[in-house]
Amino acid sequence: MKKLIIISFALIALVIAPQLQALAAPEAAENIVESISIAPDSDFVAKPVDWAFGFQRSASPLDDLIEGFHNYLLWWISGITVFVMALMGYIVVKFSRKRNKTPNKFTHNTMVEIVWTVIPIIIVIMIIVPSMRVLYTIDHLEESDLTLKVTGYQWYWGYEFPDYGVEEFESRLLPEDEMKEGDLRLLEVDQPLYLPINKDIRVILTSDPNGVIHSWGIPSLKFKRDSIPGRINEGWIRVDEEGVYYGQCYELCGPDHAFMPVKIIAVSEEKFNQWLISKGGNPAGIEAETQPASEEAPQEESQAAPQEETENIEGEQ
Ligand SMILES: [Cu+2]
Repeated sequence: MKKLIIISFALIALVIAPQLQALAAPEAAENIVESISIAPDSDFVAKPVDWAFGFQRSASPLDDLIEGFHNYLLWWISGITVFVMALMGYIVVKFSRKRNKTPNKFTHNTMVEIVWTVIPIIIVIMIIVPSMRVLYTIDHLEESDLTLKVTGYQWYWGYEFPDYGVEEFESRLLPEDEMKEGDLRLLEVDQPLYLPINKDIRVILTSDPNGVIHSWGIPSLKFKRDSIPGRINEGWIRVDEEGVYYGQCYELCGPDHAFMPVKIIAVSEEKFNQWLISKGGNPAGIEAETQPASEEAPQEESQAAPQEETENIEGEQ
C-alpha cells in the first residue's frame, strides 16, 4: 500500500513538473525586426527532388571544379571496384577445391609485390593532385566583398552581417501549421537568409560555445562546412543566379538535427540592400556610420537603396 502511494506521488510529480517549468521559463526573445518579403527576379528554386540522381542544379562558380572532380573520382572508384570483383570471381572459380586439389604453398613473389605497391601509389597520386586543387580553391578568399557569420545552435541557425551592422537573427524551421501552399516540408524557415548575387561572400562559421558541432551546407551553392563551438571555420560562396536555395545541417548534432534547415534567397544587390535596412543594417557599412562627419567615409560598392522604395515594400505587408 505504501509503495502504491509513493508510486502515484512520483507519477503526479512527473506530470506536473514540466507544466511548472513551462510556466517559469521566460518567453523566448523575439527578433525585433520583422522580415520583409523581397522576391528574387527568378523562379529558380534549388531543392531536392524525388528520384533525383547526381547533383542538384547549381549556381556556383565552383560547379565545374567540384562536379568535375566527383565524376573523375567516380571513374577510378568504379574501375577499382570492377577490377577487385573480377579478380575475386576469378580466384573463387579457378582455385576452388574441385579444380585445384593440391594448393601451392609459396608465400612470396617479388614481382607481384612490386606491382601491387607501385600501381596503388600511382593511383593515389592521380587522385591527390586534383583533389588538392579543389581543396585550396574552396578553402578561402584573399579578398571578399562582404562577410557572413553563421552560428549553429541547438537547433537552429543564427546569421549576422558584421560589415553592415546587421546583428544576429535566428532562422528556425517553419512549423507545419504555418506552412503555405507549395512550401517544402522541413525546409522552410521563419526568417530566410538573403544574399546578393555575383558577390564574393566570405563565410565564417562557429557554434554556440555551449553547443555541439553542426555543418552548414547548401548543395546547389557547393558549400558545406562544419561549425564548431569555440572555433571559427571559413569558406566562401558566390551565387551566380537569383533564386531560392535550400540546405540543411549536415552533421548529426542531436535530436533536432533534421529540423534546422537553411533557406537562402539570392537577390540583386539593390534588393539585398533593402533587406539589410529592414534588418537594421547600413548598406554603406558600419564604418560609414561611426566615422566623424569631417572624415570621408570609405566608399563601398554597395550604396543604400532609396529610402522611399524600402518604405513601399514594408508598407505592402
Ligand atoms: Cu546541426
